[in-house]
Amino acid sequence: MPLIALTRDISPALAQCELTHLERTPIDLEVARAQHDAYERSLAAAECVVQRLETNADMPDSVFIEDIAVVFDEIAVITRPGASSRRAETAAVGEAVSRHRPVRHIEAPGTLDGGDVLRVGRTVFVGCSGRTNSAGIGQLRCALRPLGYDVREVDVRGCLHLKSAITAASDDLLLVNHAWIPNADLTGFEVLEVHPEEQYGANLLRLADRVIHAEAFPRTRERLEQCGLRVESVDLSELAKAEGAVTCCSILIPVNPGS
Ligand code: CIR
Repeated sequence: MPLIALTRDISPALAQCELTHLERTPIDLEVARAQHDAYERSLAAAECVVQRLETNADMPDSVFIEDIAVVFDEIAVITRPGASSRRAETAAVGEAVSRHRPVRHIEAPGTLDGGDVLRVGRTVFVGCSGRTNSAGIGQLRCALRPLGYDVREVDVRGCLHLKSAITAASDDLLLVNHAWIPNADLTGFEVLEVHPEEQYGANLLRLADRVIHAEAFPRTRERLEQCGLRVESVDLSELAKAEGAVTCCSILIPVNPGS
């Protein structure tokens, strides 16, 4: 099935990005852009059709497009990001996504970041985090329940988003850093733990025949390969200084799902 990967330019104002768990350190924009280009090439090599949206200096975090919309087979949900500095990002992303799915919107007082939503088959894990609140989770649940999704709320501690702590390598296998989601109900899934010295290593981007994972976590990569997965490593070290990881930089949109 063709897969569109929506990405977004790195803002010239990236240095003013939101930071929650990291100290601000200088980011080399040229290196960040080169790494982002390479990330897009990895997507294209996996048969994704990459479509990059423009940005401007009013949206420092625009490259982290995942937070702005969550795409399901039936609908897309345009978020209301927990950081008010990011709310201007929704207009262009909403417009692009609406070409492929009917859209719903998270409304105030709800907040939801796409980085807090992990869909695995018909299960949707939603993180209650510093960015996503109960009202936002309630609105998502109302949109998804009639479609038959099992929405499971997960308490997120010590990291920015749910997907910093857990992602899915397949419909059965979750890559997890339990320390950040100690009470998560993962019933029905196999669980692979990140290497203990790679606490940020749980974020991978799942594609049809491979997963994309950050080069910074080689020992977790070994564990993934031992499970028989094909792993493509990318270097996103500059965007990691802005608290970004591999899932954050794209929104995957299957074209003609179910056909
Ligand atoms: C932020 O704090 O919003 C950005 N600096 C990083 C967002 C990363 N997004 C993600 O993990 N989904």
